[in-house]
Parts: sequence; structure tokens; C-alpha cells
Amino acid sequence: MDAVDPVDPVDPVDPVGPAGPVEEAAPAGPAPAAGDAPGQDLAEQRLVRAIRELTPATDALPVPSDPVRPGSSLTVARCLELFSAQLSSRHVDLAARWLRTQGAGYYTIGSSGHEGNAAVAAALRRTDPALLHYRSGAFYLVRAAQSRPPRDGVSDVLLGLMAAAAEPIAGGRHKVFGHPELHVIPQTSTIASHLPRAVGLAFSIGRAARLGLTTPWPEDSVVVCSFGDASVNHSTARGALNAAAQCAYQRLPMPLLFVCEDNGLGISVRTPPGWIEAAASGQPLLRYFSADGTDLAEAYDAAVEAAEWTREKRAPAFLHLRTVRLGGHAGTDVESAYRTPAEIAADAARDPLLGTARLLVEAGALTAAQVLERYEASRTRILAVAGALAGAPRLSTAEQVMAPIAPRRPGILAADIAARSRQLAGGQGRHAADPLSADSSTGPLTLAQAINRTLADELARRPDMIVFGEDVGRKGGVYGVTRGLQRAFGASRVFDSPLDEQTILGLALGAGLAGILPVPEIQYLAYLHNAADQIRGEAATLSFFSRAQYRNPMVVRVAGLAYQQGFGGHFHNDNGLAALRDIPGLVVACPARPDDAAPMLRSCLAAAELDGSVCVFLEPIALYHERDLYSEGDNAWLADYEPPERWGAVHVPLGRGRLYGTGEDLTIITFGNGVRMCLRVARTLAADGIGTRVLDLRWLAPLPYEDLLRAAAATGTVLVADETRRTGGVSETVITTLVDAGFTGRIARVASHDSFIPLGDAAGTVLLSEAAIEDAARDLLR
Ligand SMILES: Cc1ncc(C[n+]2csc(CCOP(=O)(O)OP(=O)(O)O)c2C)c(N)n1
Ligand SMILES: [Mg+2]
Repeated sequence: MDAVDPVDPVDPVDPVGPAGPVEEAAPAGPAPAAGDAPGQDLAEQRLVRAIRELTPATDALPVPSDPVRPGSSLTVARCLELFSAQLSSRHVDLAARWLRTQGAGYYTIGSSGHEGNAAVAAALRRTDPALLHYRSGAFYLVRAAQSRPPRDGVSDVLLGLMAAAAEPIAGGRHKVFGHPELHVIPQTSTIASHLPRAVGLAFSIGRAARLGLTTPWPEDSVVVCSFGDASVNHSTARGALNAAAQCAYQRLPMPLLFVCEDNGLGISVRTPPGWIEAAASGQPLLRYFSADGTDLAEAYDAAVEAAEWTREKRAPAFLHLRTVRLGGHAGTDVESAYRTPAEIAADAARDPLLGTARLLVEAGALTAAQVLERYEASRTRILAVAGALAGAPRLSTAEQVMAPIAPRRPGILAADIAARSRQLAGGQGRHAADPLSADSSTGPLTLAQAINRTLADELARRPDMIVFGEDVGRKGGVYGVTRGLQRAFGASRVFDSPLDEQTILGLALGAGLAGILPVPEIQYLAYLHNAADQIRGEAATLSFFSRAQYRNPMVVRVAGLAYQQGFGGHFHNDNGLAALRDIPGLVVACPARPDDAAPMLRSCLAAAELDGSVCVFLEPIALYHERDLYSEGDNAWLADYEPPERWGAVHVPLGRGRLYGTGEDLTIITFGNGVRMCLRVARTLAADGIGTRVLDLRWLAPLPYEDLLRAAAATGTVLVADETRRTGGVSETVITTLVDAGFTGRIARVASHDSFIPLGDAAGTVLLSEAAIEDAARDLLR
């Protein structure tokens, strides 16, 4: 991470899991020495001089309910309240830089110049979910003050930039704005990555109501989502704006207020003047509002109008707040390297604090001297709080840091599945229009049919579950895996999404927050990479950065892996899993056969719902419709669908493998397509008197650690047969796991080549083959 990233590197120094005890967190951070408090720098001196020169426009004293300026809906009383938050936000920024010099703070990206966002908070309800920009200090402080009872938002922010364990949302893991009671959902450093989630949340509030589900938010809520001007150019942002507009086009509720805080810069790069307006205005489906964000009255009026419009129309709006950035991008960024003194001075003259001071002085609500008194009183208060908190304990052990990554409760999952099994066996909850009962409930199923059947049964049991993606609705999936589900469960629960993987996953992210259990489909593994950050940076980190106060339950179904008989080329046969396997806490399931797919999918859904797990359910395309194992027509790759009363008995816990055979000579460890290949090789070897046992990992994360060690120890000779690539593939981890555990037997591996997969039969030249597995097995035993 570079020095200018919105989140300065946080020293992994100390504590808590969800609501963990702060007292246990040790050691305290350095406390600044008394008398170290900073003086006014040149920019502050300039501000103070400008405030001193302000004069009243009237001799009359206003009453609190008067407009602070004729024609504005911002009253004097409200303006005074918001000014207080603006002052606090500014002094928190100054304190952050001071704490940094004292070695007590780690984060100096401030909100200075953006304090106009106080008006946005004031224009919204305190229960409207907010996904905020990293310059949202004033917004956060206003929200905190609106809370019942009011919170001291200043302490929250200061604790955050100190990486203190007592910070209420991330607990010292990150500097974010967030708090469940304030309905502020924490965001990552990745600019624009929260916009798809915001779209998903705005969509899901309406969808949940339609499904009769309760969410943490009132049905008439508006979701607010803020970001910078440079971020508008990001394809993630453009995709989200497009998805919101497309919803509006279809008259689907999309109560989403996009707020662009346009300071004209992305670190050092100028946004072309007028670009944001050109890019965002004039779109009939995205109502554009604009205001000078340095003028609190104007910003408030525009924010009220935009929020009311969005709330009433249930349609998206874009509020363009023209702001300034005072100071460098972060404390470490020297802006004089890329801005002229005149540019810097021009922005200083538009300081929002000066703007609000002018409003109040001109209205006769405060004198210039009183403004300065408040300014200094705010400084004194914030520095006192900062000084008092500077010694706060930090995270100090890996266990403390990692506690919220992926809470798992296998016992509770198993009990839930058993209970559901009883419930369905008793005839409750099974959907009357079971889509498969006609054609496949009587005979053995393929992998695709088993997944379809399980989705049907789970949709019937879980009214909060939705299934969506490209082509999953009317067509029933490119491979027919969701066939019949829309007909059976309706288009509110099983539906086609726009062709944008970031939107699909963003929808899942928002739906999960709203209390829905989302099962998105990514049509091909190659196209997950197109949107991987929505899983990697968003879904998987939310629990970590919120001490598990927010979670992202989801089961992402991904069709993937190779061996589609001469079809498709690389993008339909992608075998790259490294980008998933290294994500902390992510569950990666890879069922090879129908009788594993059903219980594994049930386990993933239960884990998502009960533990908030983020699960990727990787479905080997080439096995979807496979029927045979050893010979044509043997139907040995089909399996009966277990009736509900057996679900408890056949439950597959996360991270448990499946062992085939009892051979004493060789253990082959594999997964996915490899399972079928290895079972065939095992039969060939058996004909030569070689006894083999085959372990199907089934779960690529978490790996079936115990099963793996046991299977390896049973023969002392291990071949890893890995259809993913030799570099970065699954076999690297399996072998390392064995070595780390002290396995001293013989080990070898066969994997696919470090190649992309070509079209047609040439694919076979780079993919793991049965022949390669057999050769490696014989070599190993030679
Ligand atoms: C996807 C991504 N790329 C790059 C960065 C590094 N970065 C952090 S902030 C920033 C500029 C953002 O500018 P803008 O959106 O205008 O917000 P501002 O800081 O000006 O308020 C960049 C490039 C990032 N955080 N995320
Ligand atoms: Mg900017």
C-alpha cells in the first residue's frame, strides 16, 4: 500500500473479536507528551484572518428558526449544529496529523474542504443506510449526533486513526467510518468498490419488502453512497451508475442517492473542469442535483431536494457537491509538488468553514469573534480527547487481529440441517410446484440435476433466499442448472441480472446486508476474475473490518474448470483458482458428484445464513451432465437424490474430504474432474495389483486438513493429481500442508501446464490427463 492510499497502513498491534473485551488488549499506544500540542499553521492563520474580516449583513438578531439566509431551508439553529460538526471534523484532521508526528496515529487522510457533507447527513434520516467516502468526517459526526442516544463520533474517528482496539467498528484493523447503530456501513480503501453494494442494498430494501422479509431499515429508506470525483471514472462506479439507471428504467425501486464530492483532484491528477457535470447530468434515469459544497445553505437545500426526490420516487439521484481539498491527499502528500500557490490559495478561499462562518456572521447569529471562539474551543476539546485516547490499547496478537475473519460453528450448522431435514420430511415447507418432481425425482440424478434439485428444495425452505445471475431465470442457466426455478418460485426470487459481474456480486453484497440470502451465479470462472474484488475486497473483508458486526452471507455459484470436450477455449475452461484460495475466510467448495453436491450446497447455504460465510460453490462444468464412470452406460456417476429425512445423516461439514478405496500402496489426492480421472486410474492400477485410495478434497478452502493427513499416512506414498495449474494451483498447497505437518513419505504431483487453455482438442495437451496421472503413479511406486 502506498503512502497516499486512503487507508494508511495500520500496524497490526492489538484486540478484539466481535465485541471482544478491550481491557484484554495490550499494550497501549504511545501517549503524546504534554505541551506537544500543535500551533496554527499558515493555512489556519489564513482562515482565522478571513473569519476576522466577516461582517454582519443585518443589525437584527435572528431567532433560531429563521433561515440562515433568505430563501434557504437551513435554519440558524440547524446551521449552528452543523457548524459544530464541521469544526470538529476539521480539528480531528489536525489532530490526526499531530498524532502522527507523535507516533500515536497512523492515518492522515482528512475531510478538510469536504465538511459540506454535513449537509447531506442532515438532509437524510438517521436510519438511512450510508456507505461513505473517506472524507466523510463531518457526515459521520452529524450522524453520530443524530443517534439516539447521541454518540461521541469524535472518539470513534480518533480511535480509528490510532488503530485502537476500542474503536467501535473495525476495532483497530482499519480506519473506516462505520457503526451499526448509525447505519453507516464501513468501506474499504478501494475507491468506487462500494458502489455496486450500494446499488444492491437499494434494490434489496424494496425486494425484501416485496418478499415479506424484514430488513434493518424502514421500507422508505434512502441509501446514500459518497465518493470522489476521480472515482467517478472507475469502471466499477460506471457499472453501478448504469445498473441503478437500468433498474429505474424498468421501474424497479432504486432509492439510491449517489453523492460525488468533487474537489477537482484525484491525488495529483486534475479532473477536467466540468467533467463530472458532463458525465452525470442530463441522464433522464439518474436525476442530477448540484451545489456548491462549500456553501452549507446551498448544499443543504440541494441535498434535501435530492433526498426527498429519491425517497418519494424510489429512483436514483446524483448529487454533485463541488468541494475543495485543503492540504495534500494525505498528510504524507506534498501538494506543492503538483499545485501552484495560486491554486492552493484559491481553494483556501473556498474553505467550507469560512463559508459557514460567513453565513452565520452575515445572518447575525454569531460575531466573527464568537466564530473564532468556537473554532478554538473545538480545537481544545478535540486535542484533549485525542490526548486522552492516544494511549489506547492496540491489537497485539494474530488471534486478536484474526478473530472476526470467518466465525465458524460447525455444530450449529449440522443441527440446523438436521432440523430442516425433519421439517421437510414432515411435509412442511416443500414447494408445491417442485420443478423437478416430474422428471427426476424418481431416478438417479446428474450433478447439474442434483444442484437444481437442491436449489429448489432450499428455495422452498428458505423464504429469504434469492437466485440470480446472467441467464439463470427464463433460460434456466447456460447449462440448465437453474431450469424451472423461476417458474416454480417466481421472478422476484429467481431472476436474470444485467450482464455485469460486479453488479451481480454487488447485488449479493447489498442483499446480504438487507437480510436476504443471495445465491448469485457467475456464468464462468474466467468471468469471476473480471469482478473478483467484489468478493476479495468487499465481501470477504467486511466481517474483518467490522468485528463481524456486518457480514456478507452469500453462496456464489460458479461454473468452471476445464474438460468440456473440445469446446470453449480458455474462457469456458478456466482452471485458475489461486485468486480465490488465498482470500482469508472464504469457503471454496468443489463438488465432483451429485451425491456430494447436494449436501455440500446445503452446508454452504447454512454457513452463509448462520455464520455469515462467504462461499464460492465451484461447479465443474464437464461433470454437470456426466453419467458414467468406467464405461459408457454404466451410470456410475449418477446418484439418487437423498430424501429430506436423510439430510442429517448425509450432511457434509465444511472442510471434510471423501475417501474412496482402501488401497495400501498409494494415496491419490485430488478434487473436481480429477476425482473421476483418478478413480478410473485406480481401477487400472488395481488390475496390476496396485492398491490405491483416492481422497477427494471436496473443499478447497478450508482444506480437509485431518482427512488429508490421515489419507497420506495410510499408505505413506502420495500423488497429488491437480487439474489446476502447476504454478499457483491447489497441489502446491496440498504438498506444503503435508510437508508442514511432518509427512516424510514419498510425494509427487501432476498438474495442468502453466498455460491458457486452447480451443479444440489441443486443450488436452496442457491439461492434466488420466495418462499423466497413471504414469506419475507408476513412477512414484517404481
Ligand atoms: C481502485 C483504486 N485505485 C487506486 C487507489 C489509490 N487512490 C486512493 S485515493 C485516490 C484518488 C481518489 O480521488 P477522488 O475519487 O477524487 O477522491 P478524493 O481523494 O479527491 O476525495 C487513488 C488513486 C485506490 N484506493 N483504489
Ligand atoms: Mg477528488
